[in-house]
Amino acid sequence: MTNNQYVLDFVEKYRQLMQPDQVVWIDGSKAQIKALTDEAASTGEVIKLNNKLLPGCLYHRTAINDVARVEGRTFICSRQQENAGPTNNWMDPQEAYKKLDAIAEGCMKGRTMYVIPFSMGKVGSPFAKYGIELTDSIYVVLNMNIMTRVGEKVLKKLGDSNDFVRGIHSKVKLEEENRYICQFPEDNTIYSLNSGYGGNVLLGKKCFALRIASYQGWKEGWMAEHMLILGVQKPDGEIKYVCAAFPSACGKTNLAMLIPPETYTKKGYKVFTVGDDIAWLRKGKGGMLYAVNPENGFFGVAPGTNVKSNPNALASTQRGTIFTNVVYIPKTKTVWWEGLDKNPPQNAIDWKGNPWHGGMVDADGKVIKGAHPNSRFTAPAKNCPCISSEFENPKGVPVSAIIFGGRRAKAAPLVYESRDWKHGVFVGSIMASETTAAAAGAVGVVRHDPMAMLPFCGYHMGDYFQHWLDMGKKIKNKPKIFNVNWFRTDEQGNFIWPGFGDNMRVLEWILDRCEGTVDAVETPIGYLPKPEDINLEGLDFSIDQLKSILDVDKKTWLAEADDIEQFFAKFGDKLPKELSMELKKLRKNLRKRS
Ligand code: SAT
Ligand code: MN
Repeated sequence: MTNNQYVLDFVEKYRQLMQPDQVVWIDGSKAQIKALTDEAASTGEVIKLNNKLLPGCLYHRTAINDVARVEGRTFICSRQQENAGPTNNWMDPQEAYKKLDAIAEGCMKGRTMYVIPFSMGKVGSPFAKYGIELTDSIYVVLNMNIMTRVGEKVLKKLGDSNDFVRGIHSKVKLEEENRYICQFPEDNTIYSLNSGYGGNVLLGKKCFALRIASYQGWKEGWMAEHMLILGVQKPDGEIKYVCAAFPSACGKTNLAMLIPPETYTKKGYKVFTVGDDIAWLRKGKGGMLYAVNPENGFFGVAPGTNVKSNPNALASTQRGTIFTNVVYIPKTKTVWWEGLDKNPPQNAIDWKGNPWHGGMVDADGKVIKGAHPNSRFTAPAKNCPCISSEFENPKGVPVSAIIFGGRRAKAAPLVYESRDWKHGVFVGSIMASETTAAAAGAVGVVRHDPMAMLPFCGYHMGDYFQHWLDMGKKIKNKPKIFNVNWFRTDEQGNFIWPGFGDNMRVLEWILDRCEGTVDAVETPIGYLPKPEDINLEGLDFSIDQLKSILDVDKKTWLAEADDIEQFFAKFGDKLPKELSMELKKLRKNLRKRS
């Protein structure tokens, strides 16, 4: 399929190491994908779902010890330890290659090695970057075929160039103790061994489009961010684009596909999705920042997705979609997950492969969930009813606002605006959020997650902050930077703000601020809305409730400042002075006004 010697040498090197019985190049043709689907169905790796109800859809279960990203086993293998920084695990590259090659030796005996040429971004776009993933998993091939642009066209565009990311994946024996997700930013190389879970093995996604790409962006003057991209069309037809960074499983897909409340749709507001997880950002026309979504599909969290919470996501999963670790219903050959509807199936199979029915409890009377909390759908972007007409625009979309948001029961108000870019970078750097099921480990623990990039930044986070500050100097018409928190709770632990479509009310304020058509109140942490400026029309939500989530409690924030100081201390000399100045200013503001 190619004469590119770099590609051929790469494939040959790993063929010799991993010793597959055969090598199959993925050309991206429908016929080849069909044949591979048939093969995976014949071995039980996937189950073909009801072709009438869910045409072209597949079901798959991972091993039960392999259901989320493994941050503790993810490494940045930069030559200097310092360049991985205090927030990443580091392994010396020479040592890492030795260790990983030993695990990989002969690991594909009796298996096929698939060679997947793929593009992050539309092939030929000035944003696009290419990669080759080697894998012994048909499931990975089928997912990559949805999540990225794959096949011959990529190799054609790559030509003789050596500028591609080398991805080596093998399930090996799915051993937890030998599971490694290693990024070598200086070598454009990724190894992923002993896993079969999406975030660990779809190497175009977090490993390349964030960890490797963030490093490339730092070196080349652009940015790779854990952000959704959406467009809001106003009644006059103008569309403004917004990027928003939230940690994994905090509602990026829901926000990206939001359906505005009736009071907005009646006036002609519409929301369009450009991306739900990753944004690559570059300086573009008119001195603005432009964004593309490098992906071609959505790898969304299934539980909680339903016709009310996210009808667009649900519609996206009705054809050509792969469901992973949800409930399988043999009788109808369909799938189910918690929160889909109120009719859990009776004779079904749970994510572990065991017989399961709705309302099932364990010996202690605890409800047994049918779908894993991090179960996923892999859906083609083109299925999405609200996909933006700019989705394929190779030049991207101009960004008016950047939003940071975490999952915080207290502290962060519903929304606030930073005073300027520098302060905005500070606001992103102090993001904290409760952990979710997207990564292995405890759930609900508040941790610092700057710009939602804690598990995804491929270099020293101090340098990353500096890169943000430097990008601000290059962009004349900078987006304004905001912070939101949909997750404030009352004394009983219930969410106060309704969220989902009603987040449009906050988006409207944000866009009005960008246009300078609405006022704000200056507070120690930044600009907050006047409560009467958030449109509550048609919503059963009182102004007092709103005030309660727009509250900035000084004591809480002073404690937060102490916590930030401790977090910042990790970065030593690499913490940009601008950020320590902002922390000082925050403290001064909080004390001055108390
Ligand atoms: O599993 S993924 O990393 O792809 C999804 C996520 O955690 O954001
Ligand atoms: Mn994500």
